[in-house]
Amino acid sequence: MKKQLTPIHRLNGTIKVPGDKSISHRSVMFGSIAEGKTTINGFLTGEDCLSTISCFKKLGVNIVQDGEHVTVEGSGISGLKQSSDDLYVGNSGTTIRLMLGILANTSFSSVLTGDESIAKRPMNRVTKPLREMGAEIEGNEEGNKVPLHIKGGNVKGIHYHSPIASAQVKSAILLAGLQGEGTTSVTEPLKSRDHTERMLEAFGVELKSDNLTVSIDGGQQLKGTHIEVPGDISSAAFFLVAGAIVPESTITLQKVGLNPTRTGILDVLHDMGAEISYENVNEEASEPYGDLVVKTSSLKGTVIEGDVIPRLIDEIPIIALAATQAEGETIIKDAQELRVKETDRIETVVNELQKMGAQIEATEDGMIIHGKSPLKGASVQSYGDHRIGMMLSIAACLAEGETTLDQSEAVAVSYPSFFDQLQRLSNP
Ligand code: SPQ
Repeated sequence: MKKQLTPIHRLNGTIKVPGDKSISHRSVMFGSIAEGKTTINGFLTGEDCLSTISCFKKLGVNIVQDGEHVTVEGSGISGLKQSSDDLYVGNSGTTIRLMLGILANTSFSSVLTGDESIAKRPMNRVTKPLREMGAEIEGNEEGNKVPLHIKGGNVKGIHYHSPIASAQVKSAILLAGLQGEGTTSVTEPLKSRDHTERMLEAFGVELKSDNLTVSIDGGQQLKGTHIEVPGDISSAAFFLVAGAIVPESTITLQKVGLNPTRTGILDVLHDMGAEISYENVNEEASEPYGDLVVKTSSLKGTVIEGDVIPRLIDEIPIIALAATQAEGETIIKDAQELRVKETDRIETVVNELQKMGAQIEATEDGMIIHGKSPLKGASVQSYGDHRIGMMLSIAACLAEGETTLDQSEAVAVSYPSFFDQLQRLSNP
């Protein structure tokens, strides 16, 4: 669907961004393999998380969703039943990779598949270690691409040194290890988001985390619990940048998740000179959260590299837009993982922002942006990638003239109310 976007001169008001996508997925998955009832508040009703609900329903779990409130009746991992249909994950990398870990030790076989974007994304990062643990997995390109056929084996613990910092890889292995014989540990080169570890603990599982290594003993049973999902900082990121670069703006974002493995965007925007303040912070919750207030700011270029990258990997498209409006040069390095997301996000960000007049070039593992450049309306594409669609919509606020965004419907993957909230902030 093509959407016409016109410039917006100021953004003011208060919004509550939708629930965190990573936490919403995990709440349904862990509720489905726990004994007893799990209740979830603040669940993200984006398409990716609805795919997770649909897959677990096909595996026989009773799940009732009423807007942002979800109830899951789990009967333990052995309560999952073979699905007569393929498990279709839509656009969601998190759903397919974590489910492979959950299905690694089941007594039945399953077929997992997804949309065009999922068909291009590499799965051997999880199928390789899961096979080493004993799962039988077959698929295109020797198990690297969907459709994947998985048959649970007799999973055994493994000590895995992951070549990449990835929460999906870490989580898939820990979820398989939970059902296996002995201890499983995963060591990463840099720390990735730790929602799996925090939430497994809330479900009564014991884990050991020691800097870059997490270990879990097999044979532990999850017990149903209540999960409060905070707002998604990856969704808030679009309005943090919009508030900083659109003139005469002040935006308050309520109850945004502030897990330190996800707050790299706040560190980088702070370094660039953005005025962001915190209110009502709750550090005691298993997932900390607080309100964020952003005001129009003068930004300057920066260098983004090394261990901050996993803490802001999904925010790089919108950070690139902020950099087009910052004085001087911004260099983003060590971000080659962007090439295997919903799209090759180095290529899509650079191509589409260039069409709008940005001075931006791609490198093998990131991009270089020269600011500050005026943007002009253009005909642009999300390529079906929700984060590219939202970044371009914020760019259109600043551009001179009208912008046409093709495949704008992609934003519903993680942020169904995005255009309504943008509209509300522009007409306070
Ligand atoms: O679920 P999916 O499609 O992989 O979504 C993305 C996104 O932009 O929403 C990545 F494209 O987020 C991933 C994130 O990049 C969600 C995630 C998680 O919930 O565990 C972890 C990150 O991926 P990875 O590959 O680093 O583990």
